[in-house]
Amino acid sequence: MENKKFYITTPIYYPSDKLHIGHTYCTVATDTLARYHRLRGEDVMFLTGTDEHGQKIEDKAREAGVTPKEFVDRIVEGPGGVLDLWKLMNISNDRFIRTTDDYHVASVQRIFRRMYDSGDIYKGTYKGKYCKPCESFWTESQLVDGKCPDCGREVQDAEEEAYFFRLSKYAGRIRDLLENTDFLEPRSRVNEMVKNFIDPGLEDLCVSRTSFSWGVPVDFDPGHVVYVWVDALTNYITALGYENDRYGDYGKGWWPGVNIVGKEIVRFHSIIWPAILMSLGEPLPKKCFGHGWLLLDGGKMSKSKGNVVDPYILAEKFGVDALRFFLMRTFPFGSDGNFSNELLIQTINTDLANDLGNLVSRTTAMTGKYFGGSLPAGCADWDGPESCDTELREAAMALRSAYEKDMESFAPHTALADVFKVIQRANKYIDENTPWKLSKDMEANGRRLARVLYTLLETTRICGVLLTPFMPGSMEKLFAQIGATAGCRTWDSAAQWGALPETAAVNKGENLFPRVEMDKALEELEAAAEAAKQAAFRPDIEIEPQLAEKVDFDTFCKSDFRVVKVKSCDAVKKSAKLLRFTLDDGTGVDRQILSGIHQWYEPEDLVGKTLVAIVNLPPRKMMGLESNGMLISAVHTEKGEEALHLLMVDDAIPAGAKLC
Ligand code: ME8
Repeated sequence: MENKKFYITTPIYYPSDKLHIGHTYCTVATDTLARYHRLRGEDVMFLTGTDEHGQKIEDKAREAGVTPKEFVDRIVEGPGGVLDLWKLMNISNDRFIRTTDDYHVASVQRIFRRMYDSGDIYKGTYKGKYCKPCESFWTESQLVDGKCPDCGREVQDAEEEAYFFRLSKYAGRIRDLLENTDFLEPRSRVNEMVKNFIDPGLEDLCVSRTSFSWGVPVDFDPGHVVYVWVDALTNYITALGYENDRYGDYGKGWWPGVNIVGKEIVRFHSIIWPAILMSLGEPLPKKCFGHGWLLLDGGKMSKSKGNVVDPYILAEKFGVDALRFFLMRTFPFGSDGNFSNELLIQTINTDLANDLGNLVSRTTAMTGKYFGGSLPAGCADWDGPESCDTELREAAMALRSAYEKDMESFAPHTALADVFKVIQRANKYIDENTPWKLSKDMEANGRRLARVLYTLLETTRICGVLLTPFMPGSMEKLFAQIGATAGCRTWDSAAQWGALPETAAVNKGENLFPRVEMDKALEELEAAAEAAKQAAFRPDIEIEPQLAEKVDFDTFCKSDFRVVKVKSCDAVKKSAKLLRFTLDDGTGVDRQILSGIHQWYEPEDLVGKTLVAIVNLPPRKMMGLESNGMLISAVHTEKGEEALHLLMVDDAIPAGAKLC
């Protein structure tokens, strides 16, 4: 029988700045769910990616002096970028889509055309308000105090010829989807959507722009680019192969999938996205889950507020799994939560160091000390059961089904709470049985001691299996310590008492979750955040400081700067650097200048250019050739490398014109 297929996605991130802990939260949560479904033995496709078009990116690239593609490449693929962060966080995505990928661009064009051909997209005039940072159009009635209802920032008047999507046509079906199915969760978000968007009347949506060009071009109407949200939302199906031949996975049982999104983009995912799919006649997503935000001091994190929390710093300091765990354990998935370093450290100390860490280290240490690392065969049923054995065993056996219910209802925080109840019960069981006292008389109590330790190892194993989606790396280590081989790390084995062989090789390894000293760690975090801030301020471009020493005007006037035209240019033989220029300097006699700029320019690209040279330097010989003057360049350092630009002036200036 074919395995069940499960397709799950994160939002695709805007690579306009480095990602922060809020983005990490969303991706870790989705990764945890994906890993949970894999643990169950399902075939999982987990998609994440980046949403790279739009005016915001175009503006940022311009500010940075690079092309939009260069700009996004740096943030997606560069050091410390999106791909690096997901690798660090042990994100197990099967596919990564960039909306600038050729296949996606072509698919979006086909989708747009199909909707146009079917009459669902038509041409009209857009009049309204536009929020640039959110890339969202709003009607007057949707504004809050005249400002963008999402981010509270100023909006701009906008009027232009544009294409519209007949969203209004789908209002009834969308209302039905929201109100009468469990498509959107948590259910509180349904009321929000209906009250704010459906009840006031769903208007047609402007789906093209002409005021900027960094987007997917509408192929049948040059000058228009596809609205970035149409481009972005369709990634969930183009990444499977919808309207492209890069992948052949569309129609193979993956779609419809589950879209996990942050609360502020639920509107796009629960109204516009299903309407696009309705228009295309494709199945609607199985689920849209809108998670809450991580807040800082009660407010949203944002680069502009300068209060973003850097996941790199936290992962480096506390370990990736501790950070993953904290995010999933502390904040109910559908609600907002207040992030703080104190809370993070407290959670690590209480749950990981005290509860789980202690259980594992005490159990493995005692198995080593009293039984040389391997319990006797048959010990699972010796001397008992006492009521505490039965209680712990039943709690461990009941865990998987409670956990499953929690995970299926998108409540990973509750699943963890359930696991930790069992871990706490197991620690209590140690105190109830005082193995160190039993060990004093092994002849009388050795059998009981073995049974107690087996009960603990088995409970630890079951909890370990269920914690794997949350902390995959650490659970590998835990399994190695308790001697759990592949067969007893499975989903099935999490509901089977006795899967761990009694004689399994147990060895106390490194401490899985060391305690964190609060004050010291807080201080170090602050220092690291400050250092990161300073580094972020270090300009990419460095220029030489200006000279303090003054020159008098007469000295300055002695330098003769002239406009020159390049008649020919070639590389000097046996020199890696030198170019030889033959220049028209307006005198009627060719001037030869040598310049060490081959690293930056190819000679053929310079022929015909109008440059500036100082012409009254004494002649100088280089590689046996005479140079009469020097071409003027602008120099600076870019990311530690020297950059040079020849000073090129308007071609209308005649050769020989004097600069003064
Ligand atoms: O919205 N807490 O991209 P994005 C929790 N490109 N989640 C947070 C958060 C926080 N403090 N800050 C951001 C976009 N997020 C679009 C998506 S999908 C077709 C296009 C979440 O990079 C946010 O809620 O601005 C969103 O779900 C995700 O990060 C990406 O945000």
